[in-house]
Amino acid sequence: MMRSFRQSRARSFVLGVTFAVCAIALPACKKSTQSAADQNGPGKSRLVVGFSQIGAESSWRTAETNSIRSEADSRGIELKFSDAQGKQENQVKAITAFIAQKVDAIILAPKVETGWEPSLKAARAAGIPVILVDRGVQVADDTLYATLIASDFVAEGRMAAEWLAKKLEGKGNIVELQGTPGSAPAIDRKKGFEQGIAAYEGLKITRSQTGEFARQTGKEVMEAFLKSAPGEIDAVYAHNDDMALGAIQAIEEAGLRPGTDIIVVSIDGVRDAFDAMVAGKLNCTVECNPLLGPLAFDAVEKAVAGETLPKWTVVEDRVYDQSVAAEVIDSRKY
Ligand code: GZL
Repeated sequence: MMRSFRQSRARSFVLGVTFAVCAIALPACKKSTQSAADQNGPGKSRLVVGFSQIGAESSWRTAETNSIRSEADSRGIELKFSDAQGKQENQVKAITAFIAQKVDAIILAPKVETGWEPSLKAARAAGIPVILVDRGVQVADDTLYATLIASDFVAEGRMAAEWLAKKLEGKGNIVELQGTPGSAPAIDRKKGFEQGIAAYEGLKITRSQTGEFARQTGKEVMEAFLKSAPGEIDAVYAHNDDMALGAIQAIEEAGLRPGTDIIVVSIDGVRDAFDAMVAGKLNCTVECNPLLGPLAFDAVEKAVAGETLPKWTVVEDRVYDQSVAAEVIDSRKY
């Protein structure tokens, strides 16, 4: 029976950067051979960590990459960085290479939920802990990874739905720009949003299509929605800010006012989204914090030491709308 990370027994909430630990004890990761750090000569305890990043499809992704790179620097950890250019097969190749290089730990942002068992089993056989960041995986045995550090995407979808339901007073036609097919955020943000609007029979998702989390694709899909249903769209729900910003461009080019004629709600909370809210073009964004570097390396250091880790460390998110955008924009960190 496939068991996904969503069903994992233990999870903890992170408020700030403290770990609330409640989980299964992990067997200390005994290295079958010397780690890359040991090979740097006796006494050299500089950790060597491989990071397999999906790509650079959105400004959120770039902020996550920067957070992990800068945290490695600040901790004196050698980071072997691999950008998969959006291809899972490149992530699989990167994990194989990290294992061959005998890194001390692997950080993986998995593009999609499935297809990871062989890579994770190979890492475990080599005694190398894998820390999942930002997206989860579906595996039968969740001891194949040390922990998942990510937001609760179902909750994000629900928060977006609840905000929009109030704004539309419980009725309206919604078009949906989905994230990458098969990815945890796309699956769960859709699920949470549908749960959130289920209580309002006047709210309907009339069209739904992937924009791949990318601004240009989001614009193109929104252009098609506008052409196919002129005057029938009350709101757009985008799984991330970049696609929402593309949709805003399409709405404007169609001669309509985004944020007024068509309500726009999205997720991520990137700086451009706050600029769009101050300009009155985006109505609401649900924050999904990408600054995971500190949590990721706390987990690496604990996993390498064989310490207990929660199976899922949930990063808390908040809802921001136009009513607070101008007041908080200067304090935003990404
Ligand atoms: C969420 C992350 C998603 C962001 C998008 O944790 O995986 O991928 O919401 C990004 O902006 O492309």
